[in-house]
Amino acid sequence: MIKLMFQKEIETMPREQIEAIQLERLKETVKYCYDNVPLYHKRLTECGVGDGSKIKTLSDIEYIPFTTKDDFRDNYPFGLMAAPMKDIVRIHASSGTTGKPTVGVYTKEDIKIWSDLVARVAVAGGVTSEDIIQISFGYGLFTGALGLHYGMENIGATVIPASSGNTEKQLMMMRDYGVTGLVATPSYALYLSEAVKEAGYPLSDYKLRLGILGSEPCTPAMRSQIEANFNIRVSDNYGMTELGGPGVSGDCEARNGMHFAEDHFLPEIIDTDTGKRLGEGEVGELVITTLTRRGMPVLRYRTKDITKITYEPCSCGRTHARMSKTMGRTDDMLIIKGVNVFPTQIENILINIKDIAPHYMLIITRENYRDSLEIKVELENVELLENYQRLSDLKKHIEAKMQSILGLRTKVTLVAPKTIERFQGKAKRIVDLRNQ
Ligand code: DLL
Repeated sequence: MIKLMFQKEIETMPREQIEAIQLERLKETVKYCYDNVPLYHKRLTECGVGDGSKIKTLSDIEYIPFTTKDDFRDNYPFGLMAAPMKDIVRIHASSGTTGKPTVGVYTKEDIKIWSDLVARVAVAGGVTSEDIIQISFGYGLFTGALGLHYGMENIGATVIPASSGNTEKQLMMMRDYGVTGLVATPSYALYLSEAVKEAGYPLSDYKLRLGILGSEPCTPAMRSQIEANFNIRVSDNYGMTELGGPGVSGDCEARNGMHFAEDHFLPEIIDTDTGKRLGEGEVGELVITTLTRRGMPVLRYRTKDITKITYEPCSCGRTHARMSKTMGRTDDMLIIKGVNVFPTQIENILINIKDIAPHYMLIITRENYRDSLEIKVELENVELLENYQRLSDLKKHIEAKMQSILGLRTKVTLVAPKTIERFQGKAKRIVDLRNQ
C-alpha cells in the first residue's frame, strides 16, 4: 500500500488537539530547560516565567526571551546541552561561514523522533518503500545527509549514501542502481540535472522521479528548471542545525507552503526590529521553540529566516501550519544604496529571462561612499558571445528588469557558459567587497 502520510493520525489532528499538545509540551520544555541549562535557568528566572508553571496559554510564550545564534556561539560547544553526555548518542554541527560551528546534540529518543519527522517530510514529498534514494548531501557533521538517510530508511526506502561530489559517478549510480529519488541541495540538483545532457545517456536511462531538496532556498523557477531537466517532481524541506536539522517542515503534494511538525515545534513570526509577535499571514522572522528535544532544547530560537505562516486547512488533509518559502535570511539581505534586496528576488528575475543560465554571482563594491551591484550571469549558449548586438540587447534587457522590479540600478556582466562556480552543497553567490 502506498502511504500518503507517515503518521496520519498526528498529521491530520484537529487544531485544538495540536494546540493542547503544544501547551503541555511547552510547559514541560520550559521546566526541563529551567532545571538543566544554566543560561535558560537565569533567563527564565529574570523574566519571571521561572519553571513554566505560570504558563497558561500558548501566547504566554511571549514572556520568554529569544535565543540567538550568539547564544550558541557563546556557549560553544556544550553549554546549551540539557542531558548528561552519557545520554548523548550523536553530535552534529554546521560549519557556518565565520567563527565556531553551531553544535547540536541528540539523545537516542531525539534521533528516533528526528527520523520520524524526516520520514513525514519524505512521504509528503512522494517517497515510498519502493523508492531507491540517492543521498547527495555531503556526509559528515552536516545534519542533511544523516537526517535524510535515517528518515528514508525509516520509510523502508533503499538508501544510497552517495555523498556529494564527482558528477559523473553520481549520474552513473543513478543509472546503474535505478535511483528513483534524489536528495540534495537545489543548487546541486540543478547542476546534476544539467550534467545529464553532457553525460551522453538519454534521459530514459534514468529512473529518477522525485527530488527531495532542501537546505537552501529553492525558488519556484529554479524548481521548474530542475523538474524539466530531470523530468521529476521536486519537493522542498526545511530545517536547521540548531533545531535538530531537516524535518522541521516540508512540502506536501499541494506544494502550497511547508507543513511544520507542530507537535514537535512551536513556530512564531516576529517583527525583526521590534521583536513583537506578528499575526497569521504577516511576513517576518521565523522563531521556533522545540517541544520534545532532550539533548539540546531551544526556546524561541530566532532563525533569521524571513517567511509567513498560515493555519488554514490544506487540500492534502494535513492540519499542521504551513510556512511559505523563505524570502531569504535577515543576514542575507543586501542593503544597496539604501534599497533592501534579497538574492532570491534577483534569482527569480534571472531565471525567467531567455538565453541565460540560472548561474550567477552578485558582487557588491563601494567607491566614494557609493554602493554598486554587479550581477554576473552565465550565457546559455556560447555562440551569443560572438553577436555583439544581441549581447548588448540582452544585457540592457536584464538591467531594465532589475531596475523596474528592484528599483535599483545594477551592472550586468554576461559571461561564457560554465565559467561561474558550481556548488555541491549550499550555493554561495554573494561577494560583498564593501568592507575590505
Ligand atoms: O540546512 C538543515 C537541512 C538539511 C534542511 C537538509 C533541509 C534539508 P543548516 O546547515 O544549519 O541546516 O542551515 C540552516 O539553511 O536557517 C535556512 O536559512 C536554510 N534552509 C534550510 N532549508 C531551507 C529551505 C540545514 N528548504 C539554514 N528553504 C536555515 C530555504 C533553507 N532555506
